[in-house]
Amino acid sequence: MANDMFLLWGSGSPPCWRVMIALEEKDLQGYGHKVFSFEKGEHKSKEVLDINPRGQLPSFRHGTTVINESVAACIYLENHFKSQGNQLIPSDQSEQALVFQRSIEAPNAQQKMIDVLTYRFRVPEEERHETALKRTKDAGTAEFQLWESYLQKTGPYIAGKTFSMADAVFFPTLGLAFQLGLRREAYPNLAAYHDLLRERPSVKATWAQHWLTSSPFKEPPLRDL
Ligand SMILES: N[C@@H](CCC(=O)N[C@@H](CS)C(=O)NCC(=O)O)C(=O)O
Repeated sequence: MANDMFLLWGSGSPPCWRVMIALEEKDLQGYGHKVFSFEKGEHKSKEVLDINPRGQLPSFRHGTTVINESVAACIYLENHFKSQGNQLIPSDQSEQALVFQRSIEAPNAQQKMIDVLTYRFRVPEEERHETALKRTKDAGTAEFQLWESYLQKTGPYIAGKTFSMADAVFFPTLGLAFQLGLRREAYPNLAAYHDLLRERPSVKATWAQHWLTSSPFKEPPLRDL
């Protein structure tokens, strides 16, 4: 059905997962795809760079149209396949505004999480500074607390009563954050939301396979957020 589509992706990557969820929601199964290993640096291979000069994943192609930004790909899929599968952008004006707001702000959560991971894994031991680490962790905590408060106001989905594009964009970051040790007990609304979406067919079908088998970290990197 979607044999004129192709996705270049990496497992466990929230931006890639967004597009995969959107494809499922729009009933676009059967697309071509190729998985690249971040560990082996394959996202910087010529094959990826030829399509996406930033050497980032995902890269999505529909016919001759290429989209290298995950949120743009989600918008494109909804726009192009409006009447197919689930509607990801509501028609009601205020509901739509909230879906746009949450979809565009969701990458902030991803960035704050990456900031903590970068500090923990990429900054050499001798250059680490307690104050800087605390500042980075506090910013991450504040960000997840913000999303926790959104669910309090407008749940059970991230932009209201029904699943929307905002969930396709935000959920993958949360899925990864919990996988990396974000404390469920500190964010009860996010934990309940996570459990709700984990059962959704589009999410189940696209769950990172290595998460099912890999053993948890001894010291999960987001343990103190
Ligand atoms: N804004 C891009 C970000 C994509 C992105 O950062 N992908 C990561 C994987 S999660 C990546 O490829 N990182 C490798 C790099 O930046 O060199 C999107 O949303 O599609």
